[in-house]
Amino acid sequence: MRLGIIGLPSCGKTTIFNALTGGSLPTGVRGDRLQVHTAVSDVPDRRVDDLSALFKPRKTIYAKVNYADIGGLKAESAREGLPGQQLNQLSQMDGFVHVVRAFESEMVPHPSGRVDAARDLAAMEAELLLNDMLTVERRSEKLREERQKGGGRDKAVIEREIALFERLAEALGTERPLREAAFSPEDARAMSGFGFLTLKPMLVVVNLSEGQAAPPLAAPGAGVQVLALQGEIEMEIAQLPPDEARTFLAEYGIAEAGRDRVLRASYDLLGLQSFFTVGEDEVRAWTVARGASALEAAGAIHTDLERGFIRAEVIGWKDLLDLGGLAQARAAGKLRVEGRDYVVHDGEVVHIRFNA
Ligand SMILES: Nc1nc2c(ncn2[C@@H]2O[C@H](COP(=O)(O)OP(=O)(O)O)[C@@H](O)[C@H]2O)c(=O)[nH]1
Ligand SMILES: [Mg+2]
Repeated sequence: MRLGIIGLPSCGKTTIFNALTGGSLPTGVRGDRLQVHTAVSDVPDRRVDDLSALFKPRKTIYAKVNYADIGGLKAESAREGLPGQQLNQLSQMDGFVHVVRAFESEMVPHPSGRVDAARDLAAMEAELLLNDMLTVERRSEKLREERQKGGGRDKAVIEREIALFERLAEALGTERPLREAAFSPEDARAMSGFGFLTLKPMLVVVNLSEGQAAPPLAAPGAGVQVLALQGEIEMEIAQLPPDEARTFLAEYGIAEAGRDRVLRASYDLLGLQSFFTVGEDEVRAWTVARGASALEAAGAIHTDLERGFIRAEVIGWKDLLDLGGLAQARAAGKLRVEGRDYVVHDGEVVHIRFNA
């Protein structure tokens, strides 16, 4: 999973990036240049910790999420849209963490002169929308040319795509992000190569100063969630060793570290879940879409497992812990044998039997 951290200049993107990844990139860096920093972050998971305590494996591997701190967006590209390179970066993301400034600071001037979270949120959304509109226009033009020239793809296919892009233009024309529209699986497939920005799930992170109450924002639409955190404090916490971090969190009355909240919300928003594999060698969390089949879970581990799939042995992580091991689970008849179409649930331990 790859999440792009976006927002207006000086809203706290790099601060939040550091908070999420434990990094120490310099903050307060200004400039118009497109700058992208990426980091991989472990998804903290108590279930993995518990399984690891039981199996004492050589390696414990958490699920991972990639964060990209995308600097240089200004939400004022007006008619011509974003530069190609920037658009390209954004369209490759699975979703966005949209940082919106709420903190007041005389030391950090707001680019518009006044802090207004609702205005900034709308401005960035409008920027994403404009770029989708331009993508739709460019594609529609190509399709019309294709229709005129003929000789290539099937006429009906072209017509269907033209109709789809007309509908997209209409939705965007009413300033509705594409994530609020419903698409048939076929339409979704036709759209999938275009990296539409307003189709991507978005987690709005309101960046508060210490002790500040979250400002009121309009209720988020489909595919959007809003959470608020104190960016600067969270960044400091992320750089502490775990036990000190816990003390610090308690001191500031923060129930759960921002990093964990953002991760949980991201999983939720992207419709993802984790399953586990266990053994003496390795206890590991894997990420798949909710509703993924046993075969897809096998494929997430390795294509060989998908190709040679025979069956999956499945048990809930808590049952496995309570029973004390795979052998005990098998003896108790609690290790279920499932076929390739079995729908894997969050928190299940899955062992794939396969032909090598
Ligand atoms: N007071 C305060 N300052 C912040 C907060 N978050 C970021 N800043 C400051 O705002 C400036 C811009 O932050 P930065 O993370 O670099 O923003 P970016 O341009 O969006 O990457 C830096 O000087 C930060 O120290 C915050 O929560 N409170
Ligand atoms: Mg920055």
